[in-house]
Amino acid sequence: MPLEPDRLVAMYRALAGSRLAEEAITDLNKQGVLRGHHSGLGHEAIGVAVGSAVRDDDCVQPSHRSGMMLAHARGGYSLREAVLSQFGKAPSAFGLGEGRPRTLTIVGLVGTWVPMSVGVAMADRLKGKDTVTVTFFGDGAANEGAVHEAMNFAGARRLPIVFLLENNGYAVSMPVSEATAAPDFAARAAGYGMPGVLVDGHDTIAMYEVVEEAIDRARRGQGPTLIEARILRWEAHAHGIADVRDEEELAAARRTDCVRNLRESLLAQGILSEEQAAAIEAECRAEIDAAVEEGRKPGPAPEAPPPLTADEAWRLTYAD
Ligand SMILES: Cc1ncc(C[n+]2csc(CCOP(=O)(O)OP(=O)(O)O)c2C)c(N)n1
Ligand SMILES: [Mg+2]
Repeated sequence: MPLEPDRLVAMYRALAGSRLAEEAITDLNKQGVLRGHHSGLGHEAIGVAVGSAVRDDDCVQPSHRSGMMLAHARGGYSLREAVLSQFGKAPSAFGLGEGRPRTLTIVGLVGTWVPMSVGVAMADRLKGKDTVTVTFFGDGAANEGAVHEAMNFAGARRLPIVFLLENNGYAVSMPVSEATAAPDFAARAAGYGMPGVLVDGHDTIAMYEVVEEAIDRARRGQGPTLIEARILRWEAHAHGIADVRDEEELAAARRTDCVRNLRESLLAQGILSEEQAAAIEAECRAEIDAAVEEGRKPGPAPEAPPPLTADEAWRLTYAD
């Protein structure tokens, strides 16, 4: 079903805001104010598309790449919080607590969270829920044994899960061409008995459409889908790690721009005017600038909640 204009504008707001927040956080890392960030610059369309397609009671497990934009696009996670979380002054986008859309927290060992997501999808099925789980992982994780096992099991049981593979061409410094002789990850889906879809990860609307279809399919009880989103990351793997790509390859990556793509498309269709787009960007920028200023001040954020008790930490970790 074609997206309504107001949803497209909301998606642009989430996309542009995510880009501006990522830029601010990446810059603060480069300045040495913050330390340790896996920049999501260039990946924004994927998180925003999934965040716009899922329900609050669906479960999403982000990877280290797209968690912030995903949480923001789902709603209830502001750009202010996204920035303040980097200063330890707001909850992390990677494991949100009560009152937030359902999120399975990030896990340190790449790929190992994919079987956990399958477990959530299976638990939901056993409880008779109509919810869907979406699990994110990269091209590097895709070659981990746990990921193959997880996809095989989900296929066998026709579980309500979407496997969202962000193929950015590298696992830190390892290019896909050296990691596998079969670089078309979507084609692997046939081996797990599920559809595999290859999509341009810089195209927000195309992303949204394939994600929505995969979620509908899973919700109808027709089983999982593997989506391979091809993408180019703009920054090195993480702050403090040298990029193995030369200037030419980096410049080519930065010429692919999901925010510009959606902006130009909405302007051309008359869904957004230049003034509206500029106003949205200015509002996002003002929120981010204020959050950076607040983050840099010593001390906790004004409304910081008291630290969790051990009982609360237990309940928030293990309750469904
Ligand atoms: C099992 C395991 N091996 C190695 C690492 C170190 N590591 C962290 S992220 C990463 C690269 C992951 O690449 P990919 O899955 O393609 O995701 P991307 O970072 O490109 O989004 C590696 C090797 C880890 N965290 N866990
Ligand atoms: Mg990768």
